[in-house]
Amino acid sequence: RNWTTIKEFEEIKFEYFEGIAKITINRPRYRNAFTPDTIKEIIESMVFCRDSQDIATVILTGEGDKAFCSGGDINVKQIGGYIGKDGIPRLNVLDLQKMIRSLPKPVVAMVNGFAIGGGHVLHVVCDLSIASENAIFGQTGPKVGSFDAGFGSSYLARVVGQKKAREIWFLCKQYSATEALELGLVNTVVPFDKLEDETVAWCKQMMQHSPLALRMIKAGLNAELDGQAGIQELAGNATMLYYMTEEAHEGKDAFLQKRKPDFSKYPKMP
Ligand code: 1HA
Repeated sequence: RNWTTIKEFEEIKFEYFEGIAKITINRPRYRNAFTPDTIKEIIESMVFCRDSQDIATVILTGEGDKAFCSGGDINVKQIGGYIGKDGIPRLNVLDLQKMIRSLPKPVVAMVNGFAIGGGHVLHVVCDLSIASENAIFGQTGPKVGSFDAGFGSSYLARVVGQKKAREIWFLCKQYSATEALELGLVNTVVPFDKLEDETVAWCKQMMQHSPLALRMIKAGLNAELDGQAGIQELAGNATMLYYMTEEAHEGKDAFLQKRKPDFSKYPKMP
């Protein structure tokens, strides 16, 4: 498969192939732990994916065969957050979590090894998770002095149920790919050498379907869980569709032509 580089970054790879963008955390030396700069680069890539007419699905993965992502880079954990080049302590992975959930295109986690701590939460918030047989899952927060009581807890509980979510966080155990599959934490498990083929196949299948339908389903599934922010997302999609109608254009045209709008001719669907 011939991935072409969309943009060069320092801590990630950002590539493209036939409608699919692939974002790879490229810090295998640290089991693909992220710094605030890694997250900044992923966020910039996600903005590009959102805007691009050529990109229909996004894959998030980690470099190598050891780790998807091992969470925040503990080497740069300081008082109040993780420190990047600008020296400011940040928890900017939280921004990325929200972004993955509200990106109006499917985001697929291709879990190629350890998905641990904040790295585990990243796969949890993706729309789908495709795992290789060597993948290992778990939270470590209470063991290493951290916790994610946001999506990392409440959304995890929506995925695996309250008892399991509490077990995952309170005991900080590691789970095999098979166990993750049984928990409903991942969609499928394949041998490592089939991981990318399988993930691309899932993306291609989604890409045969209506992007707008997928977008509305994602917004609807989010809306149920995300309160006002979720309704805003769904409502924004409704406004976008409304702007595509003649009826909405009549309002705009009447204003610009300084006349009364005439909405009488538009259908009132039952
Ligand atoms: O909880 C949050 C947040 C919550 C709210 C808001 C924002 C948050 C942001 C982040 C996080 C967190 O992510 S907290 C959780 C942080 N991560 C961890 O606790 C995982 C730490 N790593 C491990 O448990 C293990 O390394 C591993 C299970 C992923 C892999 O084990 P393995 O295969 O035995 O490898 P290991 O020898 O441990 O690691 C290889 C190298 O990678 C080591 O370096 P070396 O001894 O060769 O110099 C190791 O230190 C390094 N490494 C691994 N993970 C990290 C790391 N270095 C920095 N940060 C890491 N997370």
